[in-house]
Order: sequence, then C-alpha cells, then structure tokens
Amino acid sequence: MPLYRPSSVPASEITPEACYLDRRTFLAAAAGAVATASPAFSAPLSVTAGNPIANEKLTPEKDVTGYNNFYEFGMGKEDPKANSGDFKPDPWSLTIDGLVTRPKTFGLEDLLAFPLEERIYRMRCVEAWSMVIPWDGFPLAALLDKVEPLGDAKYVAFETIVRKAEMPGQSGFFQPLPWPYVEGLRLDEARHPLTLLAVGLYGKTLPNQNGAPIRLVVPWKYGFKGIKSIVRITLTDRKPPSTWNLAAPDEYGFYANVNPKVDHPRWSQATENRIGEGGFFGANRRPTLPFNGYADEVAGLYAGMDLKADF
Ligand SMILES: Nc1nc2c(c(=O)[nH]1)N[C@H]1C(S)=C(S)[C@@H](COP(=O)(O)O)O[C@H]1N2
Ligand SMILES: [Mo]
Repeated sequence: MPLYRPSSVPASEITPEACYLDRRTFLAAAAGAVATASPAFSAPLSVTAGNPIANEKLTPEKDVTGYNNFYEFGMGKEDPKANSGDFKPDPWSLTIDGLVTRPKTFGLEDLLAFPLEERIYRMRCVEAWSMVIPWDGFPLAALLDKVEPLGDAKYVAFETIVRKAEMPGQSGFFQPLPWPYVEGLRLDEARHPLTLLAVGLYGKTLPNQNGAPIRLVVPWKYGFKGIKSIVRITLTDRKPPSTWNLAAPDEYGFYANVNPKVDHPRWSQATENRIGEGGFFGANRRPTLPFNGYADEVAGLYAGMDLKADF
C-alpha cells in the first residue's frame, strides 16, 4: 500500500492556524523545512511567495474537512464527512487517454511519486463562501507532460469515480446529479502553473470527503470546477461537458472564473463569507476579487473574451 509521506514538518506547524501568515515568516519557515523534509516533499514554490493571500488566516482544518460539497456522499455540507467513511481510495488507478502520444494508467504509488509542493490557496465556492486551504500536490502540467498531449488537443476532460456501494449519494432514491461527475478545462488553463492535483491537505493524506486520493484545485475558479476522486483524464479537441453546466446551464458556465461582477441568477457574487470566521451576513463578509485574487497570474488567459458571456 503506497504511503503518502508529507514533509516531516507538517503544514500545520509551518503555518499555524492561529497565526496570520506573514510572507517573510512563512518563507523563512518553509526554507527551514527544506533541510529536514523527506525527499518526496519539496519546498513551496514561488507561487506561494507571490500569492495574494499572504495575510489571511488559514481556515481551521475541522471546517475544511467538515463543511463542503461532495454530492456523491449527500447534498448537505456535513454529509461528505459523515458518509464517506466506507470509501476506499487505495488501491486507485487514474487513466489518461484521448489526444495524447502515450496514454497511461497511473497507480496511486505513481501519482504519489510526483514531487509534492504545499500551496496555500484561497478557495471560493459559487455559494458565496470561501476558505484558505494548505494543499499538498503537484501541478497538473507535470502529469500532462508524461503523456505528451498531441497538437490538436485543446481541452482536458475529467471524470470522478462511480462506486455506488461506497458512495451513498449515488445510490439513494433521489439522485441530484447525473454520474459520473465530470468537469473540463481548456488545455492552457490545465497547464497553468497554479492548476494543482492535490493529494493532501494540512500536511496529511487527502481525506475522503475532500476528494481522496486525488482531486483538481483551480484557485481562480468557483469550487465546483475542483472535481474530486478522479479516475479518468481525457485530452480532446471539443469543449468537455461539466456536471453543473449540464444540470443548470443558465446558472453555471463552463469557465466558472470567480467574478464579482457576474452574479448567479439567484444571488450576488460580489461578496463572500470566510468559513470559520462566523457571521454569514455580518461584518465578516468580504469583497470577492476578480479571478479570486489571482488576476495578475491568470487574466491573460482570457484576453479578448467577454467574461459576461463566457461566465
Ligand atoms: N465529484 C465531485 N467533485 C466535486 C463536487 C461534487 O459534488 N462531486 N463538489 C464541488 C463543489 S461545489 C465544491 S465547492 C468543492 C468543495 O470541495 P472542498 O471544499 O472539499 O475543497 O468540490 C467540488 N468537487
Ligand atoms: Mo461549490
């Protein structure tokens, strides 16, 4: 059984939940961690150094793992934690196929062999709540490089596992979504250095409820783009389907870039509630930033596009 071995200095010690992250302090601590880290766990990238969340508090681990969406385990925010105990993320295989030179199936041990990085990202759910999460993972681009996408590949399609026996939300009387959950990115979005495949959080193996053993994290997009428990990645020349867009195309677009100026038809996207800080409607609501604060890094991907039409 492959063991996920995070840094010998857990992320929770490098960046204590109780502390506000000061960029220099964080980098100094991270640099210190390099000396003692296991070889599989590299220092945080400069992405962390330049990131826009340097002064925000990490969301407490109990909220990250206890309040989220994973409809395969139920529709309530506490369902994923309560109902995912029987899910078995090991052994696992992830197949990459489609318009690639070398299609390949990766076992969990192959995936965990990629050099891991800690990335502290601000995450924004379309339901107007947000969290700041220390992920452990590797860039999706590193995986794509292994299979060598062909010149006509323009998009990347993702698919979650279907396992009715272990995922009660897939077998109940009421099925809120069609399975498998699917998502997609344009190839240039998929290759962007911020786009991460996460295998851990808070320096620990990814909990079932957060998408074990491997899930997508795209920090400038609404949370539903972050497809969990991925079993297939397919390179294609056509825009792939995405589950929430299929379910309600007027409410959830393919791009799903965080945009305070484009409201959901039923609620505003101008502000957000930071989970763990209390007061859904109170003073703790903060303004939502274009591209979730990552505009400097990613706005160029959408040059010339009408982001109200391509929401
Ligand atoms: N397979 C699958 N992936 C999914 C979902 C889901 O229901 N099924 N929910 C999405 C939504 S709406 C959000 S906000 C994020 C929440 O994940 P996290 O808070 O655990 O990061 O997962 C996304 N990925
Ligand atoms: Mo979400």
